[in-house]
Parts: sequence; structure tokens; C-alpha cells
Amino acid sequence: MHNGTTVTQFIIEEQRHIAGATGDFTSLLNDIVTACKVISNMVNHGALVGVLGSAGSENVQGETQKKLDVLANDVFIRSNEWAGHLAAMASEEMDEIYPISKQYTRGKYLLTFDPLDGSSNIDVNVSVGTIFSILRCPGGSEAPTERDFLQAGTQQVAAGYALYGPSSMMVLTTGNGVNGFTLDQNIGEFILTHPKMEIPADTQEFAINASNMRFWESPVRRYVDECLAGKEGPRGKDFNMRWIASMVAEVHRILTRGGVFMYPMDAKMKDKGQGGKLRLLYEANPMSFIVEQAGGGSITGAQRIMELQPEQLHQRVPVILGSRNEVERIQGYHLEGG
Ligand code: AHM
Ligand code: MG
Repeated sequence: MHNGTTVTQFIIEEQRHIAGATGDFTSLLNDIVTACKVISNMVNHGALVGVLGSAGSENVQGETQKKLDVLANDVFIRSNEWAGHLAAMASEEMDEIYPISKQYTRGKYLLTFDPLDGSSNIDVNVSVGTIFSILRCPGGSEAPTERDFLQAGTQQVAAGYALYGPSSMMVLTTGNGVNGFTLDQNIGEFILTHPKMEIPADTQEFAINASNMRFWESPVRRYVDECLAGKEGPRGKDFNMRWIASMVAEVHRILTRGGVFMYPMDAKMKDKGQGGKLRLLYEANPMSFIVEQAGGGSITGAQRIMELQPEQLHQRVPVILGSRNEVERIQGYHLEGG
């Protein structure tokens, strides 16, 4: 018997204090939790159940889909479409929005998700994750459109991620701090293990894909150069570097011990007319909400991500997030122009 708080108990307790809460939201989060448990189970079994490798298809952004991308997307849809809480869903793996079928009741929420983020790591058995965000459906639940999804990150009702690592974890915010839960495989429940997660304001660790260095813009180049100069440089301290190529794992590290994660704008993306690498609605916004709720910062460079007005469902943006003082410094370099 465990005596810990399960994620469901935790959510019910949190919602109890909200006037007018009907239980819909609690029940929706519960379905998301179930989907993440199913995905965790598939990821854990890997090659044993034949889920590794390519699916032989591409998503809307022209990226090759892994079998697990497609399977995890199906799991998320099946778990969340039937209960009557959602009007529509949108996913990294689907070109268009997914309005809830009329065979089920349509509800007042919208769900966006990246079912399996960092999927280039699946076949090499490195951590991957699921990212999600919940919005209200502004146009009413009857005929949801893509436009209903185009809301600034500040409008999010909740956001979270599941990390499938050495242990599986769920990290959640409903705008009242950030809490982390660890999956107890024996009883199939996420148990509260990391209450009130907070990102230290200072850090000596940064994460960036340095293979893009020659394309970086001057503010990012300046920041990284100063970190690399170490004790002898203007920062007067040594920095460490990490790159997992799995945003969920990077954000989780930052929530645990601080740090900065950057997938910034660069000259190569600019040439291609691409707004960034990571997607605003189901990667950047939910992660920004979590990071800000844990006391960190999250910007494109000069701007706060959560204040961006989305223009497209699969819009990409530059992302710089993590320890507050470092993010402010990088924002300052952008505002100064380099
Ligand atoms: P994905 O959603 O296709 O998996 O791409 C997003 C991932 C992030 O998790 C990670 O930070 C980044 O892509 C890694 O990119 P790169 O391979 O360029 O280093
Ligand atoms: Mg992704």
C-alpha cells in the first residue's frame, strides 16, 4: 500500500477550491493521465512489442513519423475523445484539428499535444515525453475551428508533460505552481513526489545544439561565448553544457536543478522562412507555462513566449527558457541587438 497522494487525488483537491468547478476539468486531466500511462507502457516495452522504428509516413511538417509517434497520437485521441469534456484536439502529428465526433458530446475545452516529443531518441533508448496544453473553446463547443486554438499561452488553463525516463513522471500546472508525480509501476498510479517545483534563479548550465553555431544570431552567440569563456571571461564562472535532443528531458532537468534551454532563431531557419524549430501551441506554450509557474522565464529572444498571438496551428517559434536571471540576461542581449 502506498500512502502518497495520487495525481487524481491531487487534482480533485486543487479543484475543490475553485468556485463553479464542475468536475469536467478533473475528469479531463484524469483521461490525459491514463493516456500517458498507456504511452509509458509502450515506451517501456519498446522492441519487445515491436513499436520501435519508422512508420513510413511524414507529418504535416515533413518529418518522418516513428511508429511510436503514430501509436501515441492514437492513444491520446482514444483516451480523450469519448468523455464529453473536449470540443476538439490538435496534435503535432495531425495536419488539421480533430473535432470531437458528434457520436460523443462536445465539451468546453480544447486539448493540444505533442504525443511523443524527442522521438529521434526512441530507437536509441533515450528519454522521450508527451507535452499537452488545455484551453477553453472560445467559440462555443458546437463547431470548433482552428481559430479557436489560436490563443496566447497566457490563456492556458493547464499544461503538463509526461517524461518517460528511468522512471516515468508527470509534471503539471493549473496556474497554481508546478507539481511532479512519479509513476509507481506496481499500482499503476502517478504519486506526488515533487511538490512545488521551483527553478533556481541562477545556474551554471546551458543546453543548445552547438552544431548550429555558425547560424546563430549575435545575442545567442554572445551569451554562449561568454559561458564558454568560463572563470576567465565576463561571467567569472565556469559553465557546463547538456544536449539531450528531448525537450521534455531538458525542461525536467531545468525544473530539478536549474539551467537554460535554447532552440533559438538562426540564419538557416530565416532563409527557409521558418519561425523557429519548436511548435508554439503544443511545445513552447505549455513548457513556458510550466517554467514560469516554477519561477523561470521563457522568451523567443526579445519577447515573452506566452504573450505571442498565434497565427497558425503548427506555428514554430524560437525558444529560450529556464533560470530567470539567465533568461533575463539573454533577453537583454536581444533588446540591445547583440
Ligand atoms: P520532435 O517533436 O519532432 O521530436 O522535435 C522536437 C525536439 C525537441 O524535443 C528537441 O529539443 C529538439 O527537437 C532537438 O532538435 P535537434 O535534433 O535539432 O537537436
Ligand atoms: Mg515535438
